[in-house]
Amino acid sequence: MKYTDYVDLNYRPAKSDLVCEFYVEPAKGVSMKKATGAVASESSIGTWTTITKAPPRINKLGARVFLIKGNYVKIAYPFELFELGNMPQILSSIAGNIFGMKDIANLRLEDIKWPYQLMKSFEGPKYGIKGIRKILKIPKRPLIGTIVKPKVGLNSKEHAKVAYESWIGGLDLVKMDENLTSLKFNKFGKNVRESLKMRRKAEKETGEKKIYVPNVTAETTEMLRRARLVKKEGGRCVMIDIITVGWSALQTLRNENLNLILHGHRAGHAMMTRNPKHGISMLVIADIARLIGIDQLHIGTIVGKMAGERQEVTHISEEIEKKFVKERPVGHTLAESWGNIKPVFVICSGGIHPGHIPRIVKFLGKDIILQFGGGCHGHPNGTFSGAKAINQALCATMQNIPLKKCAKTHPELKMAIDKWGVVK
Ligand code: CAP
Ligand code: MG
Repeated sequence: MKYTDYVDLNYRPAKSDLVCEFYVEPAKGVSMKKATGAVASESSIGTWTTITKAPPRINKLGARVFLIKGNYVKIAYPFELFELGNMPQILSSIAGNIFGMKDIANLRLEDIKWPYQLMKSFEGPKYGIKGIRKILKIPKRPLIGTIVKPKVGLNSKEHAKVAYESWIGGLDLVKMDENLTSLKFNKFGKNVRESLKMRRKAEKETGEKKIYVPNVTAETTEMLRRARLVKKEGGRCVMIDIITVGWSALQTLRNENLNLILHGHRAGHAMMTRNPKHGISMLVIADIARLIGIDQLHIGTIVGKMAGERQEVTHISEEIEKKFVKERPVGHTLAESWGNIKPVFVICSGGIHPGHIPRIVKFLGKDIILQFGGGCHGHPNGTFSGAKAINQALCATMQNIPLKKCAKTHPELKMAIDKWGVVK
């Protein structure tokens, strides 16, 4: 088949097809038809030339470009092209060689509609929003958490002390930063034991359930060993950096079924998601992580230190928090099937402080985790006061009280606002 044979604008995708939406910019002198056909060909059964004696039945497995609207294109893939439960294989096909083809100037995978048969071959989140709320006994409000800072450098006892002050200051969740795994001055095992000891102490003193999130990102066997250790020591959650470990490792961790909440950090995602014309959307990455089984996932914020399109963040939050979870419109290809895949908590993090809370909650709703590193430990009076200020800002937001008014009677919040302001 020639490239242009993969374009069939009369084709209507079958329910079992996997459908990708791409942004496509052909290379100079290449027609849109040829460029999109090249994408469909290389990502399914084809190559740069025709294969002389290929059995004709194989043509049926070819992907079909069935919609071209400006630079946006939809391609349908027969379900048989994919191996059940094998995310790397699926992505080697639909998100593989095509990004480097000469006929293409730019290509971005914007969205994937997953057929039910393929979706059900993945575990999905073990806990999701409901499960995590149940563990913490927090039915409605956003969760609040912190990343221990400095990122690295503290020893395990110092680290655990920062965690303890954060919990008793009112935070629900404390996590290790992505750069910290098991370093000379802060070994993983000792870190977990010390921090969990402090978690138990904080739980006793506050009467609340708390979560510690050790970072198990490592080579796969070591990652599993560390996750098992967390379980054995009484932990409830682990963090994994989904891009740097790769989808395969994430699948391995999920399939191990350790009954741990999986917290997904996404360091490096912007290598692929930041260019609006080339790469992959954060929405697709979030869907993949969710299918595999992440319970909570970083999505960034539009207000913090990281670059992020307002549209991208809302899009993700709309998709995950509204459509996929509750009110997915009838008739949508994945309407029924996402029902089996539990909704995930989105984590708003990266350069945020108490003064951001009302705006983020207004924008993204309550099924979010608000996570503050510098915005907690950078408080003029340190971690304990920083955690209190975050708690006070959230309480005020939940009661629709302006932060500046609340600050009049809450000195920790006042100091935070004096340092960072309130973001409208
Ligand atoms: C936040 C954070 C996260 C970022 C990553 C950090 O710290 O722990 O890694 O949130 O970005 O080290 O930067 P701060 P994203 O609160 O001190 O900024 O969540 O967008 O993936
Ligand atoms: Mg970090």
